[in-house]
Amino acid sequence: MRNAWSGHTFPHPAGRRRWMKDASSMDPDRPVQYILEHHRHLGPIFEIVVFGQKFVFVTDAELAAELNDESRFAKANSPALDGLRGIAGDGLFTAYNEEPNWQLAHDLLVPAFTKQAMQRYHPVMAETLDELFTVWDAGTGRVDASADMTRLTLETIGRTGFSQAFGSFTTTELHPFVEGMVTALTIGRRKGVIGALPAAKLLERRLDRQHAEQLDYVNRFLDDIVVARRRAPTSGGDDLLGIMLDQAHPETGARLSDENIRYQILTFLVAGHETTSGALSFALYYLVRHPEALAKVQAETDAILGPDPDATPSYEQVARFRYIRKVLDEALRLWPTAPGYARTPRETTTLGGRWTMTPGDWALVFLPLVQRDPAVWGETADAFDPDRPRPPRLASTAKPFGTGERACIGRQFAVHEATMALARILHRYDVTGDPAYELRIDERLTLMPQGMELTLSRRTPGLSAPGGAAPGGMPRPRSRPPGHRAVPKPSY
Ligand code: MNH
Repeated sequence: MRNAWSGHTFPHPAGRRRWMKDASSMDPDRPVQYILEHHRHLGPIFEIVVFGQKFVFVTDAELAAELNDESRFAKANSPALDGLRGIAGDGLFTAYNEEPNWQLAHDLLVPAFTKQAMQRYHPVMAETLDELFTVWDAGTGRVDASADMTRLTLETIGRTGFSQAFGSFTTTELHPFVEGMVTALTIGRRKGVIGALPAAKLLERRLDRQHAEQLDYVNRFLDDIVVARRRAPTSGGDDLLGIMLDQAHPETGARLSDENIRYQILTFLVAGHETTSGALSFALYYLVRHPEALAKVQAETDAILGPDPDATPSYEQVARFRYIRKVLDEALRLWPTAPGYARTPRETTTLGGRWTMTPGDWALVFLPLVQRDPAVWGETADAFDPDRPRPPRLASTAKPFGTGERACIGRQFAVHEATMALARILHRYDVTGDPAYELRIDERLTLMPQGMELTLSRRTPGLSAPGGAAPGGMPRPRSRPPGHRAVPKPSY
């Protein structure tokens, strides 16, 4: 058995079978939601065993706080992460702690997320958002929120990090890279599940063969990004790609190999957009359901951005959207779009004063429950309330960006991008949802609301009432505010 915990058995779902173990007590297509629906009561620590692999889940804040202690524990690669090694190799996210390329890439890329770097990305983020608005203004006013947030965030990380556009706003088609990437991720997830089976290697090779064409396309696409930059090295010299291609480690002089750079590009394109897109979508989901919160958001945008719906915040202004930041934090508390991370002890230790944990054993900090622990968040833990007081106890267990030295490197990037996007969207539009919509969540590696249609109408900042409808297009403000642009033809 993998992850054996010295043979200890934790509480587990009822109906465990001799051979199949807990296979019928999980849903491989929606594992997180299945746990929330059926296994919540098994906490604060429980196990699910499938295919010779034990998964241990920690669901309360007290145990999570212990696992977050960097002096005793470190990141572990869960089977889900290891399943991605085929495409992401020793890239930052999937590298093992002791692999030299982790420290090397970390040291080289931390400067790509400093304040100065973020100031360089800011205008690109703002411009990308403007392109989304151009499309929205020309459209019907009905949008698929998650699809459009995904367009926005993919385009943003592609352009800021790699000077690579994906044409997300000029065509309805998904860029073939996106499809290839999703296939690669799906294969990775399946590999993660079958990893402990005797026939795993065979099954893995078959999966790769079945999807060889798409996987080849993804690799060629990534290599082309590198080739194009080497040919024209002047564009974006200090973005992620420029740093990876040009810079040597200041102390050791070491450089990233071409293979590792390919892994990093894929890692950043994937890690840098799905989670942020999900966070934006969940925030919008809650805002259309909480008119009082939405009104506060809009009041804040009006106070900071003023009456011009085209006003773009400066870099410094983004940090002033304090209430929007709370909305984002609260959405990520309830639906952490990266729903967990795994921790392993540095030396043999006892977890919770009871369970022996040996190096190699690991537990998942299962964020959707840890961040709703009533012991920390009270009886209203499941409710959306951006104004809830920061709990005095164990507040640091709300960690949607992970913990320790392997925590998210893109946190500031994500928060800056998402805060500005929410501010500008809600400053510019009145947004309503379908009251009948019930939250459906798509689970890939990340959590993402699915099929959530929103209706947008142009808004006159300063007034909270929606603007009047204009015939044949989406509703527009009655008076054209200064700086309002001509509306181009729909492009998708
Ligand atoms: Mn991100 C690691 C969540 C946005 C790039 N990210 C992590 C981890 C979590 C996480 C959790 C730790 C995983 C683990 O311990 O196994 N990340 C998020 C969330 C958002 C997010 C919830 C948005 C919201 N992440 C981003 C963005 C980028 C990015 C944006 C890039 C621009 N994240 C990474 C990388 C890592 C990471 C790279 C791996 C860091 C490391 O191990 O050194």
